[in-house]
Amino acid sequence: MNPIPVEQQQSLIERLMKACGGEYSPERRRKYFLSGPQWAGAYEGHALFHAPTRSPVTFEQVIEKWGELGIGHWTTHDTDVIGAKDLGTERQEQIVNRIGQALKKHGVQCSMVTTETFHHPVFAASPAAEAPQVREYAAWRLRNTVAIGHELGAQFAVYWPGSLGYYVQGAIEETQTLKWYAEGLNAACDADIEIARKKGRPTLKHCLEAKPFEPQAEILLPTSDAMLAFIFSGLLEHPEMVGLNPEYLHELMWGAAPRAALARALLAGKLFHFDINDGYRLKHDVDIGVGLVNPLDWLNVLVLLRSHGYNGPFNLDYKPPRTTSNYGVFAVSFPTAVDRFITLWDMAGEVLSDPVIQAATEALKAGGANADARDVDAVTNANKELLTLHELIAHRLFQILIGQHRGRTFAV
Ligand code: GLT
Ligand code: MN
Ligand code: MN
Repeated sequence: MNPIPVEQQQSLIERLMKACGGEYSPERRRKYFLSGPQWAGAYEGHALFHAPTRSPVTFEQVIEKWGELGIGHWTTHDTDVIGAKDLGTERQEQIVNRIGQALKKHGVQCSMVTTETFHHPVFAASPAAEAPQVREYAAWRLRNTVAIGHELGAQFAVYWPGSLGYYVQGAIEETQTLKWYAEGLNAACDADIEIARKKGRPTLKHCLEAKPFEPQAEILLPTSDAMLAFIFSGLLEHPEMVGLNPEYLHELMWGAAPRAALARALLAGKLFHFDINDGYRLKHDVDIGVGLVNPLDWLNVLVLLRSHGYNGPFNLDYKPPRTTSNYGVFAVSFPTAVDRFITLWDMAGEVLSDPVIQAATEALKAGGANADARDVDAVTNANKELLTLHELIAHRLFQILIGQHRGRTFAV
């Protein structure tokens, strides 16, 4: 192939995207509770060792693109669009108004707001630092985020307490820090109750998000399970208002089975919100597009969520790779991530109604016949052949993933 001049590269991408086929319409995409974060659409490809590869993108541009693509909801940190110094000022009001107008214009709704308590130097020692002023400031930031959320019509608030931890051992006292952190959440819930009453709106669902390995060396609440224990610890004044926003990759990172982590959240009635993406075990937070690394696992995750009637948001907390251009973010990254999600969601429906899987599952539940439950050998033998069905189910899931159940064949 001849070298491709830069002015022809976008049309090449467009042509190859068309050749991929399988694109859903924006109307179809809007049927799912999908949300796109401002920080994801505007991510410039920077990191500790990486200079940005993309140029800045405004909130108006992100919201416009979400509208065009059919991503029906927009999510944001308090500081994604409003500078930290402008928070709580008239300028905040003006910006929130402008956001409201952009959302309206492009038919997008704000579903979630989240407080940035990790980036600014004030949070170097976490939002639950020893100094009372820091904690007072953090509590105010949380309350202010709740107010912004109500203003924009959000239903969810997310908190990622990534800076709650330490680099050097013994520097902080863990139980005290967690108690202080709970005070911040209590302040957010109290403010929420008051604002919701004044506005005649329901209170927000407050969701904790765990990430195991960064940005602190040691994290006090590194997993969704740790957060469940924290929610039920008795430190929260309104534990019923607080649940989880698990992120698929954050659970995978520490070596968990994300599906099992989600199952535990479901059992506790705390699966409020879900960040969808992909990546690798025991690596840093690479935030790859959903289904690009673990499609079979993702299929299984969605089978679990579909079968339990999960109807909360799927938040595309995904960082387009640095190799993707500004154009590519909206032409390739987000539409393909959404479309893989929809395809996997549909496939999960096929799994649930698949006659082979149904028959196998029912047979396993029926168990072997006529065994004396106190006779260990008899019980083992009665079920012996049936248990082969576990592997058969796994094979069938693979077939569904690659379309063999619909007659797709491969030449031998
Ligand atoms: C940060 C983190 C994400 C969280 C965001 C919510 S902050 O970008 O890596 O996983 O969802 O505050
Ligand atoms: Mn996330
Ligand atoms: Mn992540």
